[in-house]
Amino acid sequence: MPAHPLDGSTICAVSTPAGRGGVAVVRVSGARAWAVVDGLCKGRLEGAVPSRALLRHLYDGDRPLDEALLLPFRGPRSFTGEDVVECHIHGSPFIAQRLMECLVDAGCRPALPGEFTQRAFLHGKRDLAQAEAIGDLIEADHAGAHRLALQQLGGGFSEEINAFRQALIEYTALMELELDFSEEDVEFADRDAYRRHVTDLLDRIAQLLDGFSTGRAIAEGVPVAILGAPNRGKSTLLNALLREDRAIVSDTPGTTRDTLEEYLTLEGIRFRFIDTAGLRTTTDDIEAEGIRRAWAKAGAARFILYLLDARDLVDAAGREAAEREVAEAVQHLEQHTSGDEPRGILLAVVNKTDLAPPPTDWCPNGAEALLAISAEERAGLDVLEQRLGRDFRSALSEDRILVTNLRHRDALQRTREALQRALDGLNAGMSGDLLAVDHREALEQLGRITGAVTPDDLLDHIFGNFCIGK
Ligand SMILES: Nc1nc2c(ncn2[C@@H]2O[C@H](COP(=O)(O)OP(=O)(O)OP(=O)(O)O)[C@@H](O)[C@H]2O)c(=O)[nH]1
Ligand SMILES: [Mg+2]
Repeated sequence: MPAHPLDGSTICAVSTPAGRGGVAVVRVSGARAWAVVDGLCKGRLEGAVPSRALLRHLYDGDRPLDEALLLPFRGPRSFTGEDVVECHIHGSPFIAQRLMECLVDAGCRPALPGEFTQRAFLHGKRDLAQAEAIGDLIEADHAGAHRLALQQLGGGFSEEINAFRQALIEYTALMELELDFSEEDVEFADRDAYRRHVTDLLDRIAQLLDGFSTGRAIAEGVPVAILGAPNRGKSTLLNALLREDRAIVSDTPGTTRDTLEEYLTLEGIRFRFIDTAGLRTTTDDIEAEGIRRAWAKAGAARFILYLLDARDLVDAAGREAAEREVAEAVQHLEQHTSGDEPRGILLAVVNKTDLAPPPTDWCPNGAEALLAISAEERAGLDVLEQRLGRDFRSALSEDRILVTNLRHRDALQRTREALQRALDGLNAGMSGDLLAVDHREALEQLGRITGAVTPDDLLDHIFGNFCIGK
């Protein structure tokens, strides 16, 4: 059982990564933070001005340990909302370790993962969605994820959720009041305004949920499956995109047997390109398994680059065959798409245009666009890359709120269900106190996003995934 974050203890942790560096930071937070650090610098923290740095010697007993820059804060004007002292020491693992031991000897407790941020949440410095954004920000290793985390940290999402809640609370109160006057048969809550309000809310929630797959794709890497019959140049295309001989290329059909995935960041958007086994009918068990995996990956992909060979498309018969092939692929994809996610966008990619000209004014049904490339000569890749990045770059630049967190999506879905029940109930002439039951559920779910309603196990789960010292 983890110690309760507000158990009154003063906590400490090395907040910088393990290893050597110019500077390491040891953070101390809690009621005794100043007193403990004051003891380690022989009383020389006394009289310090909050939020102003001072240079002091730290002692391990009587022996000097390090010369440190101390940054003391007084709660509530600190990250955690408590008294905090940040000790900026020289970045030696020995000094950091020894300082931690001295702090613990003086009565501090080593912090649990995420405990500083958890305290910030519990002291009302951040709401839960913002606290989670801090975790995402630390994890962000490409521009897209960084942008999303910053947006959430900024609090726009939380404000919107709070506004949803506020309006619902008002209606709930009015409807519950009606119960007290049930004999008089009055309606305090205007039903037309209420219907409009819930409908608007449902629309907005639908928008937020729609943005989820985009947000998630940006945060995790947009999956792009490269698909098509053997020998079309799928592996050559992967290599060309990566500018590296990653996958084996040969003119033997059926070269790629298993799926192969590589990340590539293009202008700030991270993609996960998936090379797959060539699609064909086969009696070979291993190849058949490779093809099954290809469909599974394609079913979960955001984009499917369906490769065609320019030489097959020079006459009408060839183009008709390609039409049939793409139609079949679309059918397959629909079968392999999971749950409520839409199937990925299929782009027909005509390869080997160095050997034959690409068809003009033709695009197979089911494909969103036709792109002409020569993977071998790296021609046409810029257009392909731009098309892949287009939707994501605009989603990021619009300052649109994108939900990326599964927990938030889950809460929004449950809110939607509860509000839909309330709306159905309203249309069926249900009384206000019964509608209020569904409101309570919606309020609870929305409250879980920002932390207005928080079961303890949820908090432990969220903050347990943080790194120590944060
Ligand atoms: N001329 C030309 N040849 C290409 C091009 N792209 C690929 N090739 C050749 O086509 C052959 C097949 O390429 P791969 O990349 O192995 O094809 P694949 O689609 O991965 O094939 P499987 O793994 O068997 O499904 C190789 O000999 C490549 O050099 C291209 O744009 N132009
Ligand atoms: Mg291949």
